[in-house]
Amino acid sequence: MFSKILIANRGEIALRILRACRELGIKTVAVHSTADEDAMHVRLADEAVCIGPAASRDSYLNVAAILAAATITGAEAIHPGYGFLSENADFAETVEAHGLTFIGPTADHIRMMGDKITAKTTMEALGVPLVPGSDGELKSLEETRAVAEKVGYPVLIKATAGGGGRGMKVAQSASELEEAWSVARTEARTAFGNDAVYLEKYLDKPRHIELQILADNHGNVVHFGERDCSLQRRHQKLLEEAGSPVLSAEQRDAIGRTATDALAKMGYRNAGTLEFLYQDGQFCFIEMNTRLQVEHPVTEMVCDVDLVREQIRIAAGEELGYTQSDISFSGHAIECRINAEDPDTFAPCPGTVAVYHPPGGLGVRVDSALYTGYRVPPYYDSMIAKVIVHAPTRAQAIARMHRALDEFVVEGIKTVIPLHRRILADPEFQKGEYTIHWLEQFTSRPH
Ligand code: MV4
Repeated sequence: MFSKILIANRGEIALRILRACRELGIKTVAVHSTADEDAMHVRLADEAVCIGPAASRDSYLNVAAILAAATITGAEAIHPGYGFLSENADFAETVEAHGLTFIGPTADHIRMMGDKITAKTTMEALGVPLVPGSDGELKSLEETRAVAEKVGYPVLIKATAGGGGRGMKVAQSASELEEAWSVARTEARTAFGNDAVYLEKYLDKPRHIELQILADNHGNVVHFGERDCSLQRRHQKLLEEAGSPVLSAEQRDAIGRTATDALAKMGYRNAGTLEFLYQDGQFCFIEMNTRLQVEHPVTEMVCDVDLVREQIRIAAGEELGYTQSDISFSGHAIECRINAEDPDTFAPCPGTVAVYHPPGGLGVRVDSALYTGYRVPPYYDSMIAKVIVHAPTRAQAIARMHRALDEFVVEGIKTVIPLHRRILADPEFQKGEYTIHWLEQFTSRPH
């Protein structure tokens, strides 16, 4: 096991990783920008190194400064958290080239999944179901037309270097195809320096359901069930649940078996998430995330597992020590992301937290790096806390989240807590009847 880990991140996820390290008896090194001198992760870590000015590209994305911090502190491994360098294959490779351990998958697997066409063709060959569409890259407009006719309109043209909603163009009918094809290619070239695009049938009312996987370096692969992440706005998730309100235990077992078999054949290691669109009872793989995700706590609550601890153990070469049949699912968990934003306009709202009083009690978890008097800097993501609840049933989890948010005091800055209250009170949400489009319609309704 490692004796010292550098945490290449900030905010709540830096604390989350730091806590797992403490429980494993591992010393921690925090890195921070000049804007984060008073941040909680700096205060709680055993050591802290300033790696540059406020702008992320000069600090949290500064590979040379992070490697220097690891070297001078004698850290043996680096946990990247999510965002920043977490899915940067070159970073993972550089970390390993310096004799350190990257806590995550191999650089090759990060690269493979970062290219969406390679990710899809790899998964298809391993028996994972896909959205009907092109067989890899579209080489010409003529080929694009032929595939669109075959799968039927509407269709989506997606950039292979895109993902997470970036670089997609819809064509409702044949008359829109040429425009969609050329705009998608031009945008892909400008945004990603790679104009390779592919085509999928456009699913009009899917849910976003993702599956959490862990794989060790000894060929053991398990899944921890699904998260329903359909409630998002502009590709920013707002509320996530485990399990999905629409999935049966049998459906979970089936897709879980398909996914773990595929990742075992790939030789994948550490944590990963397979993203699916789920519509009319069918799972269609779209992308894979090769990092720990923001919403991992809902899985931790229903499976009673510490996913960060597992990531660290796996990176240190330990075996999982359990199999799929040892993993069970208990109750229901919901996560509300609390952003420092105006709840109606979503304009970021950094500033000083005049009063901070987090909720507590049975089944309530708050992952946050906030404290009274903390100044939320304007340079980074606006997410300032995650409230996670766990209860025997979905209805009880909703009631518990309502209660927790009523207790939550964050004064001095605006947050999206009032929006979460409205969502939780909505009859359609309570019935679990929503698709990826539901939140956008909900937030544009008068209230
Ligand atoms: C789609 C789709 C409909 N049909 N693919 C957006 C993010 C990226 N991960 C994939 N995305 C979508 N792909 C097909 N064939 C609709 C979306 C989509 C979406 C997906 C998940 C969560 C939120 C979304 C919001 C808008 C569009």
